[in-house]
Amino acid sequence: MEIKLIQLQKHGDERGSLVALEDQKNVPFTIRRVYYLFGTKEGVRRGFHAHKNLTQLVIAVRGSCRFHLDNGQEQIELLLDNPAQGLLIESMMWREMYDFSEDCVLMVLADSHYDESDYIRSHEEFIGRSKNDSSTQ
Ligand code: T46
Repeated sequence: MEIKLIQLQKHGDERGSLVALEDQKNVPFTIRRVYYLFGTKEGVRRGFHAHKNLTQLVIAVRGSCRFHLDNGQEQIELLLDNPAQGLLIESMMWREMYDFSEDCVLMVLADSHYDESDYIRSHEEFIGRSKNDSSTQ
Protein backbone atom coordinates (compact mmCIF):
# COMPACT_ATOMS: atom_id res chain seq x y z
CA MET A 1 0.00 0.00 0.00
CA GLU A 2 1.36 3.41 -0.91
CA ILE A 3 1.43 5.77 2.05
CA LYS A 4 1.57 9.46 1.20
CA LEU A 5 3.69 11.36 3.68
CA ILE A 6 4.19 15.03 2.88
CA GLN A 7 7.37 16.65 4.19
CA LEU A 8 6.51 20.19 5.33
CA GLN A 9 9.18 22.83 5.18
CA LYS A 10 10.30 23.84 8.66
CA HIS A 11 11.43 27.43 9.09
CA GLY A 12 13.75 27.32 12.04
CA ASP A 13 16.06 29.78 13.67
CA GLU A 14 17.42 30.45 17.14
CA ARG A 15 13.86 31.32 18.30
CA GLY A 16 12.37 27.96 17.36
CA SER A 17 10.41 26.49 14.44
CA LEU A 18 7.48 27.37 12.21
CA VAL A 19 5.57 25.36 9.61
CA ALA A 20 3.14 27.06 7.20
CA LEU A 21 0.26 25.20 5.55
CA GLU A 22 -1.14 26.63 2.32
CA ASP A 23 -3.88 25.06 0.27
CA GLN A 24 -2.97 23.96 -3.24
CA LYS A 25 0.68 24.45 -2.26
CA ASN A 26 2.00 22.06 0.36
CA VAL A 27 -1.58 20.96 1.13
CA PRO A 28 -2.84 19.29 -2.06
CA PHE A 29 -6.48 20.37 -1.75
CA THR A 30 -8.69 23.30 -0.75
CA ILE A 31 -8.93 23.38 3.05
CA ARG A 32 -12.59 23.52 4.14
CA ARG A 33 -12.22 22.33 7.72
CA VAL A 34 -9.60 22.07 10.45
CA TYR A 35 -10.06 20.09 13.65
CA TYR A 36 -7.74 18.70 16.27
CA LEU A 37 -7.77 15.86 18.75
CA PHE A 38 -6.13 16.35 22.11
CA GLY A 39 -6.38 15.03 25.66
CA THR A 40 -6.88 11.50 24.35
CA LYS A 41 -6.93 9.14 27.31
CA GLU A 42 -4.34 6.40 27.79
CA GLY A 43 -5.16 3.12 26.05
CA VAL A 44 -7.88 4.67 23.87
CA ARG A 45 -8.26 3.56 20.27
CA ARG A 46 -10.43 5.77 18.05
CA GLY A 47 -11.40 6.24 14.44
CA PHE A 48 -12.88 2.87 13.32
CA HIS A 49 -14.29 4.28 10.11
CA ALA A 50 -13.57 5.19 6.50
CA HIS A 51 -14.87 8.10 4.44
CA LYS A 52 -16.72 7.73 1.15
CA ASN A 53 -15.40 10.98 -0.25
CA LEU A 54 -12.95 12.92 1.89
CA THR A 55 -9.27 13.81 1.70
CA GLN A 56 -7.45 14.80 4.86
CA LEU A 57 -3.94 15.76 5.91
CA VAL A 58 -3.08 14.67 9.45
CA ILE A 59 -0.23 16.20 11.43
CA ALA A 60 0.94 15.32 14.95
CA VAL A 61 1.70 18.93 15.88
CA ARG A 62 2.70 17.73 19.34
CA GLY A 63 3.47 14.29 20.71
CA SER A 64 2.76 11.12 18.81
CA CYS A 65 0.22 8.46 17.95
CA ARG A 66 -0.01 5.40 15.74
CA PHE A 67 -2.28 4.86 12.76
CA HIS A 68 -3.70 1.59 11.51
CA LEU A 69 -4.66 2.07 7.86
CA ASP A 70 -6.59 -0.46 5.79
CA ASN A 71 -7.48 0.02 2.11
CA GLY A 72 -9.60 -3.15 2.02
CA GLN A 73 -6.73 -5.26 0.72
CA GLU A 74 -3.70 -4.33 2.80
CA GLN A 75 -3.10 -2.94 6.27
CA ILE A 76 -0.26 -0.85 7.59
CA GLU A 77 0.78 0.58 10.96
CA LEU A 78 2.41 3.97 11.06
CA LEU A 79 3.85 6.25 13.74
CA LEU A 80 3.12 9.98 13.43
CA ASP A 81 5.51 11.95 15.61
CA ASN A 82 6.83 14.80 13.50
CA PRO A 83 5.14 18.24 13.27
CA ALA A 84 6.88 18.76 9.92
CA GLN A 85 5.28 15.69 8.34
CA GLY A 86 1.70 15.28 7.09
CA LEU A 87 -0.07 11.99 6.45
CA LEU A 88 -2.43 12.24 3.48
CA ILE A 89 -5.48 10.02 3.88
CA GLU A 90 -7.79 9.79 0.89
CA SER A 91 -11.29 8.35 0.51
CA MET A 92 -12.06 4.70 1.22
CA MET A 93 -9.30 4.14 3.76
CA TRP A 94 -10.26 2.54 7.08
CA ARG A 95 -8.38 4.24 9.95
CA GLU A 96 -7.81 3.58 13.64
CA MET A 97 -5.62 5.73 15.86
CA TYR A 98 -3.98 4.42 19.04
CA ASP A 99 -0.98 4.74 21.39
CA PHE A 100 -1.57 8.47 21.84
CA SER A 101 1.14 10.10 23.91
CA GLU A 102 -0.27 12.09 26.82
CA ASP A 103 0.67 15.37 25.13
CA CYS A 104 -0.53 14.40 21.63
CA VAL A 105 -2.27 17.06 19.56
CA LEU A 106 -3.36 15.65 16.23
CA MET A 107 -4.37 18.33 13.75
CA VAL A 108 -6.44 17.40 10.71
CA LEU A 109 -7.07 19.49 7.59
CA ALA A 110 -10.00 18.32 5.47
CA ASP A 111 -11.29 19.15 2.02
CA SER A 112 -14.98 19.06 3.08
CA HIS A 113 -17.19 20.21 5.90
CA TYR A 114 -18.28 17.69 8.51
CA ASP A 115 -20.88 15.28 7.14
CA GLU A 116 -21.88 12.23 9.16
CA SER A 117 -23.39 10.61 6.03
CA ASP A 118 -19.86 10.44 4.53
CA TYR A 119 -18.73 8.02 7.28
CA ILE A 120 -18.63 4.24 6.88
CA ARG A 121 -18.58 3.03 10.46
CA SER A 122 -18.98 -0.70 9.79
CA HIS A 123 -15.83 -2.53 8.73
CA GLU A 124 -17.96 -5.16 6.99
CA GLU A 125 -19.67 -2.48 4.90
CA PHE A 126 -16.27 -0.91 4.15
CA ILE A 127 -14.86 -4.23 2.86
CA GLY A 128 -17.98 -4.80 0.73
CA ARG A 129 -17.82 -1.31 -0.78
CA SER A 130 -14.06 -1.47 -1.46
CA LYS A 131 -14.51 -4.83 -3.26
CA ASN A 132 -17.26 -3.27 -5.43
CA ASP A 133 -15.08 -0.21 -6.13
CA SER A 134 -12.11 -2.33 -7.25
CA SER A 135 -14.32 -4.55 -9.48
CA THR A 136 -15.70 -1.49 -11.31
CA GLN A 137 -12.23 0.04 -11.92
C1 T46 B 1 -10.93 11.10 11.07
C2 T46 B 1 -10.11 10.97 12.31
C3 T46 B 1 -8.65 11.18 12.06
C4 T46 B 1 -17.84 17.19 14.58
O1 T46 B 1 -18.87 17.68 15.06
N1 T46 B 1 -17.18 17.84 13.57
C5 T46 B 1 -16.05 17.34 13.01
O2 T46 B 1 -15.49 17.96 12.09
C6 T46 B 1 -15.54 16.09 13.48
C7 T46 B 1 -14.29 15.49 12.88
C8 T46 B 1 -16.21 15.45 14.50
N2 T46 B 1 -17.33 16.01 15.04
C9 T46 B 1 -18.00 15.33 16.16
C10 T46 B 1 -18.62 13.99 15.80
C11 T46 B 1 -18.50 13.20 17.07
O3 T46 B 1 -19.61 13.46 17.92
O4 T46 B 1 -17.01 15.04 17.15
C12 T46 B 1 -17.26 13.78 17.76
C13 T46 B 1 -16.04 12.88 17.66
O5 T46 B 1 -15.83 12.50 16.27
P1 T46 B 1 -15.37 11.05 15.84
O6 T46 B 1 -15.92 10.03 16.77
O7 T46 B 1 -15.69 10.88 14.39
O8 T46 B 1 -13.78 11.16 16.06
P2 T46 B 1 -12.64 10.15 15.62
O9 T46 B 1 -11.45 10.48 16.42
O10 T46 B 1 -13.10 8.74 15.64
O11 T46 B 1 -12.34 10.50 14.07
C14 T46 B 1 -11.93 11.80 13.68
C15 T46 B 1 -12.69 12.25 12.42
O12 T46 B 1 -14.11 12.14 12.67
C16 T46 B 1 -12.37 11.41 11.21
O13 T46 B 1 -12.87 12.02 10.04
O14 T46 B 1 -10.46 10.79 9.98
O15 T46 B 1 -10.54 11.80 13.39
